[in-house]
Amino acid sequence: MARTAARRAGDLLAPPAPVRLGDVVPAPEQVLPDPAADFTLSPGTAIRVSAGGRDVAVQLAEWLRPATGFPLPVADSPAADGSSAADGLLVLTLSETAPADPPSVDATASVDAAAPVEVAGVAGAGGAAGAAGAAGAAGAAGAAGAAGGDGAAGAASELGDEGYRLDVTASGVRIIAATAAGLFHGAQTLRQLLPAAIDGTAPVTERWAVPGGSIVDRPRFPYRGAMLDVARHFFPVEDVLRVVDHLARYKLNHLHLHLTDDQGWRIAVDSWPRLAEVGGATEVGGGPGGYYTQADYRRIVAYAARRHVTVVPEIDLPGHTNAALVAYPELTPGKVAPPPYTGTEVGFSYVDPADERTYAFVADVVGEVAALTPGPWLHLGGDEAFKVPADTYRAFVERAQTLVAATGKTVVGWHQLAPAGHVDGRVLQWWGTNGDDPETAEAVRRGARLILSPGNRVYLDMKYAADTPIGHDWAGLIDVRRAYDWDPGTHLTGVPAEAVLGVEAPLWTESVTTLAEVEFMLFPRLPAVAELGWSPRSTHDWAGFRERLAAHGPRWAAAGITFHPSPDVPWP
Ligand code: TNX
Repeated sequence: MARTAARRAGDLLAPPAPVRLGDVVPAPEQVLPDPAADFTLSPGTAIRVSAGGRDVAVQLAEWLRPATGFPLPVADSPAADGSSAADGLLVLTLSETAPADPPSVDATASVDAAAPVEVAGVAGAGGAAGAAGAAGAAGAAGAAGAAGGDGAAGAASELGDEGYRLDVTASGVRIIAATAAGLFHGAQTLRQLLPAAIDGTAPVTERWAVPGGSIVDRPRFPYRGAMLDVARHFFPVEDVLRVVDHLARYKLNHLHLHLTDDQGWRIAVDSWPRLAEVGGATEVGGGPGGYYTQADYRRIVAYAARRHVTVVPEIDLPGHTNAALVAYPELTPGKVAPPPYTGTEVGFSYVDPADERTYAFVADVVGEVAALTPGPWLHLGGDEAFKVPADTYRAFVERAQTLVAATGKTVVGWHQLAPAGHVDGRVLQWWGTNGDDPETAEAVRRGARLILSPGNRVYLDMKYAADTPIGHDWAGLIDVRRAYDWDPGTHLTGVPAEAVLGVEAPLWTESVTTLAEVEFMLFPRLPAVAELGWSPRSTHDWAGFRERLAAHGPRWAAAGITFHPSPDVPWP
């Protein structure tokens, strides 16, 4: 006790932590800074973790060791009671009864209250609204406490499947959550609270200060994702793993892999081996292409799962299938193999909807892909089958949906699936560019849920500006402000917020050929989309976001991540 007091007094003389508690992307739901309670990592800092959270603790140590050079040993904690952190510890506690209730409101907690914003409070039984906090020019997401203190009941369910609570005191850091996913998101927040140099790969001398106070946080939407098109250009496993790391940093929890298209088939299917062997041997521009063996795919899935990212495999049907048709001419309407395709047109190919063999092909492929995929989703594509008449298309989709459902997976598809009949749980991914789409709204009335990927907001293959060296502009130019300034909850006319499962940013790769180019298109827009998916609407604030985002430039630089130095953002 005395030692803690002495440490506190000492820390009061030290400069404040360089990162402020609210300077997190995506913005946390509630932030309550306590500038007197900064904690500083030292060579003696250790990590304690309760049962079930060990793998998160191991990953946290892996993130923090390279730049600090500290050993950061991970040990099991005997108690999972959520008691406060002991001296010099980072404590991760997995607790069924994780208390979500925020610390009591402290009038001194607001920092730089230049532009107060309302921040949602913990929605407790009494529906306590958050007290307004600070979102100053330097971008604190806002501090908020439960007004009246009677609202937040503190039940585990309040932190939900992915929420966490993080407390920083002068003596240590505690993260508490009801699930490993929640702990993982909390650990990512802690990582962002350390100085930017933490993202470096070699030890540096730095004061590893963490700002004092408490965060209570949980996502707005359950589905937050990005798509990587590995069909137009093939990306090796290592590149995909690095993209998973990028998603996980920003609390995105789904990676949609666009595995098949006209230019290449990228997943080995044992029952139809030529799909990958022949169909995988091309890509846009005539390069060698490639494909994932089933072992490769399992490796991606497992790597993602460890980071609480679910892989959503897409087999695009009935169009976008030239590579499959080259491999198996029997699937074409004319039963003659087309030439391999390495251009960038869309809409010319389709599998023969009149041949029963096609449905055997679909059943075999979705059966094998489903068996390799632990996540609940299987994406059927369905876009741009321009050559298939509407009735035929609808009938094909209905059969294909049934075949997917028979694998036990939930059907996901581009919003072109809308006119087809509903199957249980079906999810449509909307990629239009105007928010008025009666056909999709009608499918929602019939039970579909929506993932929002508006082309003119979150298509990461769109150029930032006219002079961006790669990318398209058919859906407009999208710099980070445009990617950020919209609301997934109200975007589509006639679609209630409850039907929105979440948001996803697709990266099509007709013009994207290397990992560096992938990163250039992802950063800084991906964090903007992540914030739309995670943060309560009440935190939405471009002025604050651009400041918080700016502080990530040095982090990306330290981590060797290529990014577009958007003029929208005041990079340091
Ligand atoms: C449309 S969006 C497509 C893709 C292209 C993309 C290029 C969608 C479902 N289909 O096939 O790659 O535009 O921006």
